[in-house]
Amino acid sequence: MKVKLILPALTEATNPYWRPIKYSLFPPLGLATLAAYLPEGWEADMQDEHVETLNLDDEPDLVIIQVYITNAYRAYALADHYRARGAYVCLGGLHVTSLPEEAAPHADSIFLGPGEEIFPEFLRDWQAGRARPRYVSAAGRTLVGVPPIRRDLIKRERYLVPNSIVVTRGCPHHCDFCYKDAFFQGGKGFYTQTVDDALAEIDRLPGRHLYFLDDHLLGHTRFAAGLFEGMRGMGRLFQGAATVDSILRDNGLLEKAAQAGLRSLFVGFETLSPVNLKASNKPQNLGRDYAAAIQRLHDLGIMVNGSFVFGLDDDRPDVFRRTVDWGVSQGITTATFHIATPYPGTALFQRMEAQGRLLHRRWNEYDTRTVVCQPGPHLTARQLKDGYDQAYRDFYSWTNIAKASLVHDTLRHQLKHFAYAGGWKKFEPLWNFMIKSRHLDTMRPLLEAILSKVRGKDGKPGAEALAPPMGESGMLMPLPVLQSATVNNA
Ligand code: B12
Ligand code: SF4
Repeated sequence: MKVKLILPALTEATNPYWRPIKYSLFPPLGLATLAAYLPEGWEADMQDEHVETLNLDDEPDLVIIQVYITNAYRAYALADHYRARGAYVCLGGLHVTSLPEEAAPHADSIFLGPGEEIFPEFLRDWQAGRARPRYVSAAGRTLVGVPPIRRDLIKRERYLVPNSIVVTRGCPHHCDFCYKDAFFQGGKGFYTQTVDDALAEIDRLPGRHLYFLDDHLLGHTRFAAGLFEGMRGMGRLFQGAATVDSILRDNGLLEKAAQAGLRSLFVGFETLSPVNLKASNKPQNLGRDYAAAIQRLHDLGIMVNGSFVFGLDDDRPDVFRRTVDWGVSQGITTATFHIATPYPGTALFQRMEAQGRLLHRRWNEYDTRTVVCQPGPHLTARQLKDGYDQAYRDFYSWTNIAKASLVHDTLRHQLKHFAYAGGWKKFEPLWNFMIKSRHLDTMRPLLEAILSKVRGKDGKPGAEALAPPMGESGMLMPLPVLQSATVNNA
């Protein structure tokens, strides 16, 4: 039996002249997870259009396509193509879960929610000739006993971060703009692997660098503590995402994470306005001392990637400048800005729709860089788009990168910040060249070097520091800020 697994890409990612580095960061983990359920002896071919040209001349028996909001139209076109060739086509993922009626005409079977239970069920049905048109994940979700991800299907050399990993699913919170509640509807919304399984998966990964794509790596205290204790001494360097409140919690978890190798954290600050936080159902950020959270991370030598949303109802024309100035004054290493984007299925989407504020439903433009709904009463759509673009220009101006670097109190930390932040926004042509010339994997040791420990809690360079001096790594070849790819949520 021939099975083809496809992660379609949005147009920007396939541009032959210019391919932003963010599309060459992570392999399709979701598809590799599903492939693990295929019966032995079945031939599996996994293609990721973000990093390769799809071969569409083949004749697979079964086609599995993952649909995100911005790749939905491309996914439907591919599905139509393979159905016309006689293949059985399955569509699943976040966008299918939000809008099953839209996806259904393009598929033989659609899948709503996580695939760990419903995909093996489908495989059994399909082999027995009784596959249903719709499978919905509900009660009984678990990651206990899931088979190891088919990493052998991943073309590692095409990614800067082939060692991406997820050890939990979902998140304990319910922010109204987040995909999470819609996707996990009908069953558990936050669950974890066993610590042993997670450590075994880490053990299978070559090299040193890991990127946890979990929505909230510190979300389950007992699990995270076990994970970090187990990772201690493994010599790993890793990045991940967590919420402000979990950073401020004085339970020793962050210290354990730092000892295990946590070097940079994506933090969803979202907005400096309490009114916006309340309206977005983000109480976990309300009344929290953002500055204290950042200081705590810096004290542990963990770089901060702050995530911010513009265009919420309490935002006014000065929100862009104020947010940038604040981030720079706090020494945030990198910032990811988003234009508020209502994903179908979220509470935000329902609100915008009910208020008649959706400007259109062209899903490929729901990329968080385009204004797709009417902003609040104090901003026009033009102000929002211009302010968002300006915020990126300002935050990543050399002057502001230098200013933010100087917030740190050691020269090593200052240099590292400068190289890291500069590397992402100022060296895109170099990244484009490395992708085209297939040299991305040669950059990985540099990435590991730049993520070396800045200093221990006592202010001295950490005992585990293993990177070459700054001049041999980051300063000569600054590395991108991975989190700026707008991937995590927390
Ligand atoms: C890694 C990542 C990326 C990576 C690459 C994706 C990749 N290679 O997999 C990059 C950096 C390219 C990226 C870019 C973007 N991303 Co992104 N990304 C993620 C992230 C952090 C993790 C995805 C992941 O690996 N999850 C873990 C795996 C195990 O889960 P999974 O992929 O969902 O797969 C499971 C199920 O979905 C299901 N499933 C999936 N497909 C199928 C198919 C079948 C047939 C079946 C049975 C089941 C099934 O089964 C799998 C196992 O349970 C998610 C957040 C999240 N927590 O999911 C955001 C997320 C998916 N991204 C999102 C967005 C919006 C974007 C961007 C548009 C943002 C931007 N401004 O840049 C771009 C454009 C991407 C595009 N191509 O269209 C949104 C999607 C919203 C939506 N409703 O679709 C998310 C949810 C984050 C968010 N902000 O809310 N992203
Ligand atoms: S935005 Fe972050 S904290 Fe909120 S529900 Fe989503 S993943 Fe959780």
